[in-house]
Amino acid sequence: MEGFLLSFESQWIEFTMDRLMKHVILGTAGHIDHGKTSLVKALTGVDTDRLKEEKERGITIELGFTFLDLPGGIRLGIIDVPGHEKFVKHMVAGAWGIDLVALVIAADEGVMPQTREHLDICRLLKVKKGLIVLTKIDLVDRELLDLVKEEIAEIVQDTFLKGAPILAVSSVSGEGIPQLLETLDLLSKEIEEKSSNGLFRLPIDRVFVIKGFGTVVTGTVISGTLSLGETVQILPSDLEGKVRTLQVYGRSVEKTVAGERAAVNLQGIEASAIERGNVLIRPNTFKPTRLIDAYLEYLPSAPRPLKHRTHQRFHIGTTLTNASLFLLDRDEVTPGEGGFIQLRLEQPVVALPQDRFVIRGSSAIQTIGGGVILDSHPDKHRRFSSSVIADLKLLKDGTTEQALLQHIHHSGVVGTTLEDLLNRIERPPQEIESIIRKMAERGDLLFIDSESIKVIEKGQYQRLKERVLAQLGEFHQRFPMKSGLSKEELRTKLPLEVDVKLFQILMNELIQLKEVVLEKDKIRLPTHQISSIDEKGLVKRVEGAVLKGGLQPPSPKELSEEWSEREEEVRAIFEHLVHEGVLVKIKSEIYFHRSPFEKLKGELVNYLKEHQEITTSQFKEMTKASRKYVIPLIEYFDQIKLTLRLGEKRVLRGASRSPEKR
Ligand SMILES: Nc1nc2c(ncn2[C@@H]2O[C@H](COP(=O)(O)OP(=O)(O)OP(=O)(O)O)[C@@H](O)[C@H]2O)c(=O)[nH]1
Ligand SMILES: [Mg+2]
Repeated sequence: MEGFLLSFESQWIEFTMDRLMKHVILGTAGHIDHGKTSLVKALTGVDTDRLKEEKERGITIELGFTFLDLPGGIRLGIIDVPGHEKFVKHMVAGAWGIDLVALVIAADEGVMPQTREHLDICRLLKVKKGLIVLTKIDLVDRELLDLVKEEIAEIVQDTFLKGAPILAVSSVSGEGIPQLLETLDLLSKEIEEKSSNGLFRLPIDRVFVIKGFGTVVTGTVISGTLSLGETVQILPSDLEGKVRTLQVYGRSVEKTVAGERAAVNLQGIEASAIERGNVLIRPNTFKPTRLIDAYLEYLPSAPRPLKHRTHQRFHIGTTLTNASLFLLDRDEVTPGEGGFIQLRLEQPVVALPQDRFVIRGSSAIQTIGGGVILDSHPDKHRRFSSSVIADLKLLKDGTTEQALLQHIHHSGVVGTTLEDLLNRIERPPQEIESIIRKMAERGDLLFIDSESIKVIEKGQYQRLKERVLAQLGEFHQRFPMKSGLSKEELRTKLPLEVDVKLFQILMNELIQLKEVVLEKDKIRLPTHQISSIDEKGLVKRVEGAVLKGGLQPPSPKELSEEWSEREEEVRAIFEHLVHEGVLVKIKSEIYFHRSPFEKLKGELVNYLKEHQEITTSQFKEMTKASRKYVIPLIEYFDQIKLTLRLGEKRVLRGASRSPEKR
């Protein structure tokens, strides 16, 4: 921005005035040489064709920028676009985000191909208002002028420019320019003021270096605000930097707001690392995407039906990339029709629902369609799926609340956060948050974390609850002799992504509603009681037999043979008693009752405190048991880190530490 070199002293009065002003941006459009740049110069005195090549060839190549103070007090930002068919891609970048268009038509030539194409692009981008400027009237007579007006009426019918003012001017003589100014003033007043509540987003249209300042990027602030000193991020490269200085229309400001054209001087990012089409945001507010769901409007002027999976050029913001178009609800789209599509992009872009886009052909390069983004982070879809189409219809025509609920539903038992939802719905954070809170009050959803605003849909929560109960039931069936599961064991049976906090909420609720019982750290279903299953009183008998065995206890196999009971059943009871803490399992097939075991442990500790060390045969003497039990026992004490083996002897491990409680 040329004005960037202007002085940086603070101009408080002007600054405060700026804050009260409405922000309107006008774009030119029209066929090559029809007088767009000349018109901007006649209005502002500024020649926006700055490049040497532009001057030499007498055509516009890059976008031109300037502004105009209208009589009513509105400062009108102006973007001048090239008319050459080769530079339509620049025109799309310039037209994305404008409020008003001046469709320029030279009276001596009338409607030409790029007149129509630029008009189509403005329609597809949903430019709200505009006017038609008939230029070069000094070159024609009245008769021809009337003829061109008829032509104009024909091309604008069924468009947003139907009935729009037509201004006849000469940029050479200045005729008609005052009337044009008046009309611009009127139209600008009708433009709705933009809200600055959204998240900051600026699609970059230029990058350059200014000596002494460094990297500067420019663009139109699409939403939100940005202030001096803030940290910003460039997408899709993820580079971070700081806002060193800020300019709006050539003047230093402390803050820029939605609807303004801003020049941002960045500290910490090389200009060479940024290109047109990148997007400036606050760190981690948006995620780039390569998969997009959209509704496509296929232009009546498109040369042939659009087939499934064709490659086209995709324009969004100031970005151009290649896209493969998957037709979701039909075999082909005939010109003049529309349809739901999924776009797979070659390069990641920043896109939000409600953003408009333009599609241009990849071989014969012409504008063939465009439309609206519905979901910028969808799953890959199957074609012709009625549920997918129903979801997309709702995103296209439903309310913000319906769209929100749909996204929350699709986040399943994992849930989603406000941060993610802001990437899925183009509404200010405050608005989304207040809808979420309302939905929670109504019981449509549940907060997992109220600080980060993480939520789960109520239906999904119920599903998770049923799943927990089913898992528990299944466990009881498989291990009837086990009293239950620890919370942690139960959690590992659920999908990994289930939030720990959510699981806690769920457990608390289940316990409170008595849908599960928490007993000795184990969760069980209320209906599951071992004593009721154990009709033969096996639990008591096993405990008794093992206790009686002292330090030479019977194994499950031995007891099952002795009692002629199924070995599996007896073993399950041993395991159950271990679970309950009644038995201690030393190794497979060797279970001790806790009371003789603890007694022995105490004896061993005392012995070692007194003698410092013990040999295996001394230990055998202490237990009066056979080697079959002695070796596993002493090894178990090593294993639980009570003792330490040194050659043939054992010592107390960490003599000062209290022995492991097990
Ligand atoms: N006589 C006459 N000539 C004009 C008028 N407006 C523009 N011209 C001339 O028409 C030629 C093209 O004008 P530009 O303003 O560069 O046209 P443009 O639409 O910006 O062209 P591109 O940006 O390349 O698409 C120049 O030679 C202008 O001097 C006008 O009102 N009357
Ligand atoms: Mg020009």
